[in-house]
Amino acid sequence: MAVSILQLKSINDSRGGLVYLEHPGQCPFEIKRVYYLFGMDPQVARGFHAHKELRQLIMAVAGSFELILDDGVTRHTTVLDSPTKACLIEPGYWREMHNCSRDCVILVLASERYSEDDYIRDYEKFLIFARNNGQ
Ligand code: T46
Repeated sequence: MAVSILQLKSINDSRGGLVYLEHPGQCPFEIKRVYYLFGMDPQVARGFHAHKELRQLIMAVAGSFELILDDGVTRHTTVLDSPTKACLIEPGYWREMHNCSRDCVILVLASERYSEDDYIRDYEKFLIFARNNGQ
């Protein structure tokens, strides 16, 4: 499985760092939605779904978390622990977010507006989708 990790350029000076994301540029798709997750309990994992069409760029702008990506054959764990490190998630990957630090803020840039129809929240249905879509 090819997991795409992007190292984001940070503009640093005596006031701190600044990372910008734009398309075209660091983000390979047009951004139609932005959301962020915060106040997570390290013991409670999130995600447990795949998307049929959605492309996402996901990062921890504060704190850290473990991102598990599953293509229906293999599972890969990535630690996102820097505001300059992002993961590109293409459609058809089951994802889970575990071990979020107390200060973790997960930022997601998304290629589409919210649609519950785009979610596969059942793992067995995901496996069928992955088999049929060549993941
Ligand atoms: C993802 C991971 C990384 C909306 O109404 N609009 C939205 O744009 C989003 C993202 C969610 N919602 C609703 C749907 C649920 O009723 O917010 C509720 C919580 O969403 P969910 O249980 O899907 O949250 P996570 O953390 O499991 O997953 C989220 C995103 O939904 C998903 O796209 O890839 O973050």
